[in-house]
Amino acid sequence: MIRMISRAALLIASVSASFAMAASLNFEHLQVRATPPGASNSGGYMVVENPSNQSHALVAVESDIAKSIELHTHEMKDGVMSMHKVKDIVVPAGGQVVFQPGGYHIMIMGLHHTLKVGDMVHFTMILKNGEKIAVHAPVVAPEDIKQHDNKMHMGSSDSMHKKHMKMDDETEHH
Ligand SMILES: [Cu+2]
Repeated sequence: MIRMISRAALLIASVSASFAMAASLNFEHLQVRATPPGASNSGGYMVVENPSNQSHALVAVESDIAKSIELHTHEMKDGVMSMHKVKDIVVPAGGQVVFQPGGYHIMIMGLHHTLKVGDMVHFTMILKNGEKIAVHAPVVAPEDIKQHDNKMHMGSSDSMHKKHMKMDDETEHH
């Protein structure tokens, strides 16, 4: 599903790229989660698209809204969901990577002030090739954070495998 969407996006992007020097990665659907007063952490979500014909990596995100910002992912380990830092996010040529709750996110730690719905957060996206891309993201209520698909990133082969296991179990019981 994601692959089909990205092919369509690539077609559109390649047309516009021929007119102007485009950034190597496009940052779409940016959202930052609003925080209750006194909260120190928040999360940023987006869809990163790569309209170019080579892979590009996002290596850091900068902003003056917080002490530190990291690229994070969620991982199920021993039945427990935990999050950890990733050193880069590689977006394949013509592909996209979705940042959404339960998966990749921009981890915002040590907020300098509360993030209110309607605020605008400015980020600088740092690419591995040294490119810096300025973007801004609206602050939205937690319930308005978009879930782009209900499967975990890279989870499709896993869930297919599980379906197989289930089928095997059922045949055994017969
Ligand atoms: Cu995190």
